Amino acid sequence: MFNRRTTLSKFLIEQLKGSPDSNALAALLVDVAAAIKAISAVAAKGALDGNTGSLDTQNVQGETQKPLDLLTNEIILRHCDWGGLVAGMASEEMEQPFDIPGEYSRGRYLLLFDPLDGSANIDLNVAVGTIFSVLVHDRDDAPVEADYLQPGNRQVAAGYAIYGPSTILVLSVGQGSHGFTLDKEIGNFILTHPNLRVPDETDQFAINTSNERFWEPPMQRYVEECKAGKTGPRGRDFNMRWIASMVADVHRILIRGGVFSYPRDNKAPNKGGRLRLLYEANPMAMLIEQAGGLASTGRNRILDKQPEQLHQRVPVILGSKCEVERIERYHREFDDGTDQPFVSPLFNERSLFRPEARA
Ligand code: FBP
Repeated sequence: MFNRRTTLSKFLIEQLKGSPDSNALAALLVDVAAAIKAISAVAAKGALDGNTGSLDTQNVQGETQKPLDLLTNEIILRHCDWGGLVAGMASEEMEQPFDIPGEYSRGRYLLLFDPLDGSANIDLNVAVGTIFSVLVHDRDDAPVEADYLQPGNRQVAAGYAIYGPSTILVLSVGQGSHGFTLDKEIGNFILTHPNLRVPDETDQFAINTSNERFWEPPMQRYVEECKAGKTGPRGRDFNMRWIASMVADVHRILIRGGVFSYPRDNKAPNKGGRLRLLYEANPMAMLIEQAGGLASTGRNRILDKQPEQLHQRVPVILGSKCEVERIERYHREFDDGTDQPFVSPLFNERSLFRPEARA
């Protein structure tokens, strides 16, 4: 039962063999995995530890914080601040980056994370997750905020944990995306989903359709056509899913395909969508691309986007290649005015969004 099972540590040693500074990166990912085990245990306690409900505080996004948002943030900081592997950390739950305390040495990595993604679901006992991204800080002095503002194509590692019936860690160090299931009896992550692949084609889309009237016309066009199914231009029926935990929706796509969208909406046209670029969109984009999918803002590759602010948001459209390419084409046709056949029943104005606001 326990023979020939590849543990996370063994896998990382193999994957990173010969890479520069491979031991330090492997050690950092093992520290992150240890924090994820601790979060898995805390999340599994649910209301037993009084960690449900909401606080009367808000995070930098103006979102009401949950006790677990802060607790999971602390768990990651405490697992990773003392090992001499990171130069600094940034989190959805902290307005400013975290500086490594003076008593500890600094390493060369920047760790960025959303400690508890989908936290609105925690009281509902629906799967939530942790998302993380690793960048390089190649100076000896302490990082400042600008050092975190690197495009996603500079990530050296990215991953997420999904806390569901089982706890699964999916990560990439640039050689594919791979899944590990936590064996709680021995406290080890075991390789169970090697070389994940996103099918090019899909009949499943994930989006919060309650925002439909606020989307740009190309997004409306795409979803209208999916809903029309066999009776419309796609000529086949589609299925819709929306778990409202990005980790769970993306995990489904990595396991069976699909396209996930959280597009820009004109509820807050300057915000550029809901999801954060540095510690949600970028790590998920790396995992999806490493598994053969695409990750776009609708107009540009997410991983090429130059961040301007630590907590900036970005429209996210990711998953099966053919569907992401179609959505990008619809955006191009809208921008250059060649999408005439489709007139959204909800939009009379063609350019409801200021061009400069586009990602
Ligand atoms: P946080 O919980 O970290 O803020 O994540 C944002 C998120 O919960 C995503 O996980 C999810 O995809 C999205 O918001 C759901 O948004 P909505 O509630 O508007 O459907």
